Amino acid sequence: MLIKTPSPSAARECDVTPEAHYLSRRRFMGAAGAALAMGALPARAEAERYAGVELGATPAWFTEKLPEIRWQAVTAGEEALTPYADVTHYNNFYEFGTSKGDPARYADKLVIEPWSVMIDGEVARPGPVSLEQLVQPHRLEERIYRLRCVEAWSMVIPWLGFPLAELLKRAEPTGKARYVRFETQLAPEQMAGVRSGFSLIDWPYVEGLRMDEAMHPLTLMAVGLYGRVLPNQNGAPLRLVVPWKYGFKSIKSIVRISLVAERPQTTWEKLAPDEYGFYANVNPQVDHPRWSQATERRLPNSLFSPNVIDTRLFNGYEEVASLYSDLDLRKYY
Ligand SMILES: Nc1nc2c(c(=O)[nH]1)N[C@H]1C(S)=C(S)[C@@H](COP(=O)(O)O)O[C@H]1N2
Ligand SMILES: [Mo]
Repeated sequence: MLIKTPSPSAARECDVTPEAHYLSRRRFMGAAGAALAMGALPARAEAERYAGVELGATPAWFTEKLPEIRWQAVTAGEEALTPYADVTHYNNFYEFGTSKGDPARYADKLVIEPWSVMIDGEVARPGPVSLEQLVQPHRLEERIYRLRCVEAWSMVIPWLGFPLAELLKRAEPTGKARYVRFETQLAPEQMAGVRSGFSLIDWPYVEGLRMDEAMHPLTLMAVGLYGRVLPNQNGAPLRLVVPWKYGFKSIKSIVRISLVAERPQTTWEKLAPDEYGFYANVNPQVDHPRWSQATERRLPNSLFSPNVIDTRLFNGYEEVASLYSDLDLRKYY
């Protein structure tokens, strides 16, 4: 299993970047000091990490959770974190436009307070739940995951969240529940990309998982990154993170979670079924019809330092392989 405590000797890169600094602080402080960490960074490192980013107020439901966070419950080994500025300024969130910079520019329009999530379908306990109610029973964990976009770029992001499995169990799925369907908020007056009319997407954005994928311990409901609440452009206040699948499965700003008997039709599958499948497992051997998936561009990169690395099967999360032992991964891409 990936869940382990890293050794202190892994902290060599500290002081090189504010991101490394962020990590080393959490590594040595433990949970007790973690609540203080936000204000305790040296002013320069703090300023660099959040350069150009407007930080909103931190809501009470989040600050209450800080003292008991399990820091680095999952790590990405020695791989460096992608800087905060890239994680929050190079995004896909088509509701706010199709350029990578559009979400950072326009997602502040998204109203995230109050937020409520409808849980329905094949469950014994359906109903709307406020964000506060939904997060309250869970201990937050920091999970440092690789994120591999189907467009062949990738990042390493320190998420904060809790296993989706815990949330689903609380809703008590019935025997008929075979898939989980997720839906993003649809608010055209707040979302320039939805209003534009150029988009071919049939809103709202929809994603889905098979029940065993949804219950896998790596599947995360994220509410934060880099020790803070999620910025709107990253899918505030609640988004899915499925690290062994292409990024488009990791649906943002979720307002509805439905347990269903039939496989849901998902947004990208509907748009171009020969290019984007339901499974979307990261696989260097199954190319996209228009480009290779054998390698990826790890951010940050530049023209002079392209930082191209080999893509790994299941994005390096081999422990999920048993979920697909009966599946032809070329056919079910
Ligand atoms: N609602 C919604 N969720 C979405 C998307 C989107 O356009 N709309 N883009 C997806 C894609 S293609 C990727 S790669 C990831 C990007 O997440 P990030 O911007 O937090 O890195 O979000 C995914 N979730
Ligand atoms: Mo993506």
